[in-house]
Amino acid sequence: MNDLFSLEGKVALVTGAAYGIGFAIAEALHSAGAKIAFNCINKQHLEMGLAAYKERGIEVKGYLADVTDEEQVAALIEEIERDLGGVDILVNNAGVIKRIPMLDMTALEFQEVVDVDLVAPFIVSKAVIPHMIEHGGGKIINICSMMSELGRETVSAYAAAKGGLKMLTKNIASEYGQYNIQCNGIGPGYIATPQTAPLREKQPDGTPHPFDSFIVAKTPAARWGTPEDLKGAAIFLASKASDFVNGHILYVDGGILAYIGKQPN
Ligand code: NAP
Ligand code: GCO
Repeated sequence: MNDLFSLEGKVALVTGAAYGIGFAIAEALHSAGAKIAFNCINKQHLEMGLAAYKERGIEVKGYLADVTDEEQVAALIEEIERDLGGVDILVNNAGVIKRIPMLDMTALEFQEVVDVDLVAPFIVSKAVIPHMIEHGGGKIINICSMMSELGRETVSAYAAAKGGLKMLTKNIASEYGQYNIQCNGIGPGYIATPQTAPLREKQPDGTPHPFDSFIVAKTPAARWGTPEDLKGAAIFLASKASDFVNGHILYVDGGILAYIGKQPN
C-alpha cells in the first residue's frame, strides 16, 4: 500500500512554493519521500520560505527564478539537476490573479496574468519533459482552478488562463503519455491563502467580507479550503497510484462544482 504512494528516490519541483498552496504540496510530497526543490521571485519570500521549511524539519532547495522567463527556467532546471538530480515530478503552482473588470483591464495586464498562469506551465513543462522521457516517465501536476470551469466578474484573464491550463494539461497528456508521463491537474476550490486574503478581509464593523459569506454558502462543505486539503490529491497524482490517470483535473473544492447553490428560504 505504502509503495503505491511512495515518492522515495524522486525529485520534485514545486513552483512558487514559499508559502500558500505550493508550500503545503511541497510538504506533502516530502512526507511521501521526495526530494524537494522550489522557486519563487521575491528574495524575501524565498528566505521566509526556506526558514519555514527548516522550522518544520523539511530539507528543501530554494531558488530565485521567474517562471515566465525561459532562460531563468533553463538555468533553474540545470541547478536542480546538479543539486538533487533531474526533475521527476513537476508541480506548476506559481500563479497570479488581477481582479479588474474586463472593460477597465488593459491588454498588457491581461497578458501578464496569462504569462504566469498559462505560458509559464508550458515553459517549465517543456524544460523537464526531455529528462522525463530519458528516464522512462514522470509526473506533471498543473494547479488549475474553479475558474478552469466557471467565470465570475473581474477575473477574465485568470479564467482564460486557468481554462487554457486545463487544456494544456490534456494536451501534454495526449502528446507525452506514450513516454509514461502523466500530466494531470488539481482544481482547488476557494482556499485561504495570501492570494484570496482580500476576499476574506473583515468589514470595518467586524462582520465577514460579503465574498467570504458568499463562498461559504456556495460550498457544500460550508467552509473555505486550506492548503492542507490539497495534500492527498498531490501525493496521489505524483505517485504510482495514478500511473493510468492522465489528462484528468481532480477538483478539490468541497463540492462547489457539484452544487447549484442555496435554495431561497
Ligand atoms: P499565492 O499565495 O499568491 O502564492 C503564489 C506563489 O506564486 C508565490 O510563491 C509567488 O512567489 C509565486 N509566483 C508568482 N509569480 C511568479 C513567477 N513569475 N515566477 C515564480 N513564482 C511566481 O497563491 P496560492 O493561493 O497559494 O495559489 C497557488 C496556485 O494555486 C496559483 O496558481 C493559484 O492560481 C492557484 N489557485 C489558488 C486558489 C486559492 O483559492 N488560493 C484556488 C485555486 C487555484 P513570490 O512570493 O516570490 O511572489
Ligand atoms: C477569485 C479567486 C479565485 C480562486 C481560485 C478558485 O478571485 O475568484 O481568487 O480565482 O483563487 O482560483 O478556484
